[in-house]
Amino acid sequence: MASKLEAFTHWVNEVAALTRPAKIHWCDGSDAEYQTLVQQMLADGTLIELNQQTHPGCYLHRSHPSDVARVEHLTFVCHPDEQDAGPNNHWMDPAAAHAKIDALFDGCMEGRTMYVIPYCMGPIDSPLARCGVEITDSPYVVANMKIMTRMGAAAQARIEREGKFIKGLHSTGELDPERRFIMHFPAELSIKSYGSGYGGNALLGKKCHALRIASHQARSEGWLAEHMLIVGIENPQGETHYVAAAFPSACGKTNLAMLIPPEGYRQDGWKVWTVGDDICWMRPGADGRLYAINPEAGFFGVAPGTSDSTNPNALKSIARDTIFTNVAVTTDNQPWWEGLPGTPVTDWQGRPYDAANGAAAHPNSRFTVSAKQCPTWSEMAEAAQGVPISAIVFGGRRPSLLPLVMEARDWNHGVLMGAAMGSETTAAATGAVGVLRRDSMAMKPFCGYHYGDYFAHWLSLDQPGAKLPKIFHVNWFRKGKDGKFLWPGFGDNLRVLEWMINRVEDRVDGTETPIGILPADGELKLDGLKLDPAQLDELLDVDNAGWQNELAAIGEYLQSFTPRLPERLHQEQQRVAKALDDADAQPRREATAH
Ligand code: OXD
Ligand code: MN
Repeated sequence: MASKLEAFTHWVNEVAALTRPAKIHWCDGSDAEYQTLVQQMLADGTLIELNQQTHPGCYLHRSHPSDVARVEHLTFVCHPDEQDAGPNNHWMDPAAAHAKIDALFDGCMEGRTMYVIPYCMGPIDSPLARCGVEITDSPYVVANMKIMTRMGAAAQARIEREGKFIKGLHSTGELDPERRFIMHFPAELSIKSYGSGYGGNALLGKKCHALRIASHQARSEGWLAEHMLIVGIENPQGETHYVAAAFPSACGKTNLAMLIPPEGYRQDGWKVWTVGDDICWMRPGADGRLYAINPEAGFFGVAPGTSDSTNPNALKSIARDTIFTNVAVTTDNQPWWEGLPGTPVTDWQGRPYDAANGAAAHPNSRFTVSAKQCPTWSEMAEAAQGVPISAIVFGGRRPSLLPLVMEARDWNHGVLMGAAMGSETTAAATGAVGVLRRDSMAMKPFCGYHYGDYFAHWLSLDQPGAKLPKIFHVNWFRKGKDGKFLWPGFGDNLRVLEWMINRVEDRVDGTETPIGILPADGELKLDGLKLDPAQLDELLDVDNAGWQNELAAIGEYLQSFTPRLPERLHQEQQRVAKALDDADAQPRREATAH
């Protein structure tokens, strides 16, 4: 029988035979290797040096203008049985998918270097972590993987010890949108990606491994792989509660993960600790609580909108040793995007800036930076056992109806809240922006199997002995009649997190409504905030008729997952719908009595 290492080298040789590179480079993950790659990319124009006085170690990459976001319509989950992919995924038969994409890989690395990247998702010694190997012909991908994962020798040693790893094959190919596919083979623990060099399409450890493949593995192994940030909230008594929160792409996960407490809170001694900004792997511990790790080691954050007023911690993190992708630059060669002071002279495509061409930075332009550069980075991000999660939060961009915050009355209700999540689309994926789409648990683009089975898996965590976190839903994006946001958001979101923690600690009672538990009068701490009482009323208003329509729409959406929709979830939707109908009947009865 082949040794564990032989199985690894056998696969690398097979890939080399197919792609026929001029050279093979086994990445060791060292800083020297990173510097050599940077020099090579500066020499061939893949990277452009930014102002080294203001931004030491920072570089700009301009992607192909047709390759600027994840391509959900070209992303496939190839289960042997189509039914297992569910209506939430594009499916292709595995044999047909291999044949299609292998034809593209055939000889695609001729004259190029093939890089072999062993990486570990999660702290290298964590039992929750998982390893993978990405083979790519893109040095830009290698440099990003060095920042985003624990990459190189230590990961290789773990792979040699365990013998199990996710196989990821990537080539930028010709960057032709007609020859672009992102294929996942969950049963084979493998990924093949061709024709894109961008973010989630190309850095295979991120969405492909840590969400699509991992969510499938997690189901069979009894854990969760989620599109969630992880943040620690430390109160003045020095107690820290960890919160995991799922929002769709570009809805402020990075901002919440790096939140700066409002002035009064800071004076009182509140602190916020960043564990992760995008992905969370959670597993029940021996004490029944859920323990979470951030499988990533860096942030691949959306640049536009990141500023001193929205996220000063992110801005501090990216002042050095950062790769910027598709941002604009200023006269003195500093990175620039909408929301920053100063003026752009060159846009994201390298053209002289002209407002007639649209935004100077691409709306999905990004920064790649090590998490350790974040001023609020938590040392617990390296804890092998992960951090215990006190609360799970779901949320999206909902200009109306959804209150600022509501708590699920129990786990079933919380799973319904997550399943029902909706949000206006953003620029993180190609397609129309600003359209309401259901995005259960913010996993629509990332759940590697049938959503019906996924909901059932979530429900199955509620077992005897489980001490599950409370579940909440938030909406920072509700607008008033004037079209303006009602809630200031950003640092002030801590006020909402504090209320959640008070609920977890049973310090406040909240008020029961048909849609969940909302803050009772006076429970949200608002000192130091200029918020009109009418604004607060609107933020916490429950519009019964609007909610009845919403529940009907949720019911219809859930039905799209039959026959795999868990009956328990259907019953939960019916329960809430009935509670709304009962509440509706109540005032009318009173009215007739008068
Ligand atoms: C991301 C995304 O890059 O969700 O995190 O698109
Ligand atoms: Mn994301």
